[in-house]
Amino acid sequence: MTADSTVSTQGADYAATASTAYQNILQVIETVEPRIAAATRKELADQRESLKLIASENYASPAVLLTMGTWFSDKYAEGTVGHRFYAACQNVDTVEALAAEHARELFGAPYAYAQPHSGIDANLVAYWAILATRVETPGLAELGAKHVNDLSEADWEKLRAKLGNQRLMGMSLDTGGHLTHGFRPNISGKMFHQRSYGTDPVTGLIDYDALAAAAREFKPLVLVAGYSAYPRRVNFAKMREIADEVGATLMVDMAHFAGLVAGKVFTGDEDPVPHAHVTTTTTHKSLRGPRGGLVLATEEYAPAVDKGCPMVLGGPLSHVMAAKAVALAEARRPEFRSYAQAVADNAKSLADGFLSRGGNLVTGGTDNHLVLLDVTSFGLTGRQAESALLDAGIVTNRNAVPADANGAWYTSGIRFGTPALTTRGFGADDFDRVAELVVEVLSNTTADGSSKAKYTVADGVADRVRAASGELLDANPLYPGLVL
Ligand code: DSN
Repeated sequence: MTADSTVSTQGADYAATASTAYQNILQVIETVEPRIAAATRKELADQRESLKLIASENYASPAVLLTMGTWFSDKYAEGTVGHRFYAACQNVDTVEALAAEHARELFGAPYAYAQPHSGIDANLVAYWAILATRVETPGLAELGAKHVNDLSEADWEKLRAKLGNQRLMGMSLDTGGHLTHGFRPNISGKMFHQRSYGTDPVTGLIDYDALAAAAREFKPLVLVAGYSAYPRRVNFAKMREIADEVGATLMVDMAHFAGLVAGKVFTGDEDPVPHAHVTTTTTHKSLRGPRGGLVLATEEYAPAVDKGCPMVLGGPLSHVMAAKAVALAEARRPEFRSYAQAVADNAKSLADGFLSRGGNLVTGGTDNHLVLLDVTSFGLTGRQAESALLDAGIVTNRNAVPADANGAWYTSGIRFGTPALTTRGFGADDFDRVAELVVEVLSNTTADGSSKAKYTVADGVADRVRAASGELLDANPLYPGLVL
């Protein structure tokens, strides 16, 4: 099945128009800095020639990409729709309101905030909105004040101490959680006392009973669900039950799987939006939009989320919000549902392809868009496997596996995702072939005992695999018809 790659489904006219647009844009850039024009051409050529399996990447449509290259970039618009700290924001208001409208309609959310510049920013907005709603507002009332500026120095210090003394619980990093879910190297770990929940050591799956018991003991203000490397679906209805029982706000970070939510692959208990108080996402992963973030919220949290800028965000990137609106409009089309289903079907095919060739998968498979292969059975670290695959033109990223003996830098796993190649039109058989090529590289790679980074790929393997991937890539061209 050819999934919606947006360019191909729009037909030859669309591709020809996009070609002309890009040729003109590159010509203009060339007049100032030809090396940037050259790098831009080369990036497309490189992306066209590699098997992109990074689970968090995709290919946005020319409509989305071109929308980012306009004079909306020049406009300051701190504040929110209809309430800006700058004059002449009428067109930015139109753009931001449209992006939010599409997001609300697509995800069935009461409120959407389109300003975050990234997933990290979206999570920061969410954390501060939760702290504002649950701690600051009641704290002000207790102190008999309406605004933080009305507080005495002593009372402000009391409130600051309270804001800095809250608890957050999220998935552990080695089982698939994200750095922004309360880990010390990230600001979230400095803001909150954090405790992690993991997965069952035998099945690799979230153990909701163990999670509930830990939450009862820890009593977090914020319970975070969501992941960047867990290859399974999450029951968000159960997560909400647990949050309600312990008095926590449920925040879901759906950055990785927003496309599967938008495309109705995840519905009912697996759709986070009706269950979470606040849902955050990036817009560029499985959702296939521009690089950026988005926050969805209930009416209760909406007013605090709306203050994201200037609370934690710099001035909104209006050109990117415009591109978010275009991408969200694309995701509301029926073709996007076929695309999202193909992403999940292809991940299953990739996982089955590894399993049938002796691969060892975390959780034994997948039911979302990603697959986590434990490469220690090939005698390799994740770092060695990632580099060997790259030598053969296969772009992936190394990732920790649960209780990883090689730590977070070298790791023992490789994370694979299907959103990008599915956009190119890869189907289930193609992904089985991809599994075959990956296994061919890894089983012909030998670790160098002197270093967790060094390795040797047997002679001729990288070239042979590059040639075989070339056939798959040629059959599923990236931006077909786009000629620079
Ligand atoms: N960069 C994202 C990912 O690869 O999952 C997370 O930050």
